[in-house]
Amino acid sequence: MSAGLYSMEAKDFDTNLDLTKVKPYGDTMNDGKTQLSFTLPVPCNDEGIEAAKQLLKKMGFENPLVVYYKELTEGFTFFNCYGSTIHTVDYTSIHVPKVESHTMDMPTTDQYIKDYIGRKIVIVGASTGTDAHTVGIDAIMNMKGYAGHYGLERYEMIEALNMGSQVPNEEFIAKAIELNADALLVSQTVTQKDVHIKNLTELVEMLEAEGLRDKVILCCGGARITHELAKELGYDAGFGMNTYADDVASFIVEEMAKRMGTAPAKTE
Ligand code: B12
Repeated sequence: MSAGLYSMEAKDFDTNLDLTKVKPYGDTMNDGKTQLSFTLPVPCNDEGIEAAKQLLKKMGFENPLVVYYKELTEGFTFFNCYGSTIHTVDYTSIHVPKVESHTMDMPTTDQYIKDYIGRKIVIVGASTGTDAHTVGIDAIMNMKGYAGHYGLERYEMIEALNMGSQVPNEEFIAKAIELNADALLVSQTVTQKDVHIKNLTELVEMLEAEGLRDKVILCCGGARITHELAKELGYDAGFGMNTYADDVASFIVEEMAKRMGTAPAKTE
């Protein structure tokens, strides 16, 4: 190969990876290259572009570039930008609280229920409050399942009821009482103005008022839900992106058996 453009060698690049000082990677290690987009309430003109660049600098991005911009409506402009962040994080010091359970597949979970619970269990789920997103709770509960994982309706030892979306907390609790539910699954997708926090908190308060909170296993889930947040709000577990029915079913049955005192001794 000829010299010039192709004469770069590995030594010309920063190839050092230091997990105590991690930053984004674009072309070469540690270049900090980041893409971000946002809308500013300013006209679509040169001053608007300069405002976007100044904002990027204040956010800790060097060499800010606006690579695309478009007027959304008069006085509002959308920007797509690149910059190199000056910030790093210490990956080695990160601790993320996670749901503690061993994910089992559907037949193993059914067998676990037979062995350690001894009866079918009842699970009621819904996307509650004003939230109209059903795809998440359907992925967990529907017979056909999601991404190759059957939903709870398919389990031999689970009676699953999916109430759909926009279910008021009152109706959700009434159904839980009617069916004598063992576990309640709440899906929350919209987080604008923290509506999910208000809704999830209200459910816990209502369950406590009914004297039901300790009688059910309470789980929530959604793209912006973390286990840590769920625990803070008084839930037993929280599940985020890429959760499957197997994950939540395993957690529920292990937790039930633990509470019943029938769980097998841990092998690890
Ligand atoms: C499809 C969709 C819609 C559809 C919903 C159709 C339906 N029947 O569900 C329609 C068009 C109706 C819609 C409406 C709205 N939407 Co919408 N929508 C989406 C979209 C494109 C996909 C969501 C989805 O289906 N994901 C796929 C599922 C499988 O993923 P998931 O929900 O994360 O679920 C998984 C996990 O989170 C977890 N999980 C979820 N729930 C639960 C529950 C439990 C118990 C457990 C264990 C696990 C679990 O398991 C699932 C499988 O792994 C997203 C953007 C995106 N790409 O994500 C926006 C998005 C969610 N919508 C958004 C918004 C703002 C709205 C509207 C407010 C828009 C408007 N102004 O009208 C309305 C809301 C109406 C309302 N009252 O709720 C925003 C939310 C922003 C925010 N942070 O609040 C998003 C992120 C788009 C965006 N970037 O702005 N939407």
